[in-house]
Amino acid sequence: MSIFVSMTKTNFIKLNFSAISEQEMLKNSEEFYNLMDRRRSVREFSDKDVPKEIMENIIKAAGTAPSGAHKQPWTFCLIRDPNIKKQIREAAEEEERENYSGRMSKRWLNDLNPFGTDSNKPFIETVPWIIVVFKRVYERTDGVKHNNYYVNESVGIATGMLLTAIHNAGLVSLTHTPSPMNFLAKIMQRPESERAFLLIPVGYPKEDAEVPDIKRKALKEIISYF
Ligand code: IYR
Repeated sequence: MSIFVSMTKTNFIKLNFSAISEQEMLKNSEEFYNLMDRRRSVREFSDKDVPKEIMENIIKAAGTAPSGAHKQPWTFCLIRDPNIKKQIREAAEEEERENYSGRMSKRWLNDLNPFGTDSNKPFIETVPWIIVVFKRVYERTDGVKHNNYYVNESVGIATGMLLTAIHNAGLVSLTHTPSPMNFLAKIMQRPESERAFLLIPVGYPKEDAEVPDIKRKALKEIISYF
């Protein structure tokens, strides 16, 4: 064995990978696209309960996301307590009232018109579960702050995987940003190193729930070949 064995390649294990045929790949990729194309942001929820184990599996899936230097700079707060939901709803609606009555531009309000949103957020209390995703800006080791790397990219990817896992489980969700979201860290009593990233109500849609009739961009509009 060479003495120039790489100093950095310590603790490596064999990749768990099994190749599949291109035919299978084509089928899998098409089926997965069809599954993902049925995902919609939902604002009309049922109060039907969802077992905690399902929510935990969903969060485990999100926790498999890649992250800068594998720092895993995320915390997923899983909220079921009606009192906390009530506090969150009240604080979120307070911010949203400000947003809708002056903080958002005319153009912004106009762009939101097709979605029928307003400052009322009853779903925060209707849903069985709220996930609040926090990004961990830094870690503190021996009293010293060490910034995490590519935090927004890492937490954004993990949140995308979270939404995918929710949809794959057969549930619906909404990506909600009642900005500014500082009130969430206060209510959830999160450490100083954490900032709220996204609030995600999760559950079943209410019976006959409706969603806006939106169209997705065609492949040729989102792809560019070189
Ligand atoms: N946070 C507000 C406003 C809002 C903004 C955008 I951009 C949206 O895509 C949807 C809503 C709200 O949740 O109502």
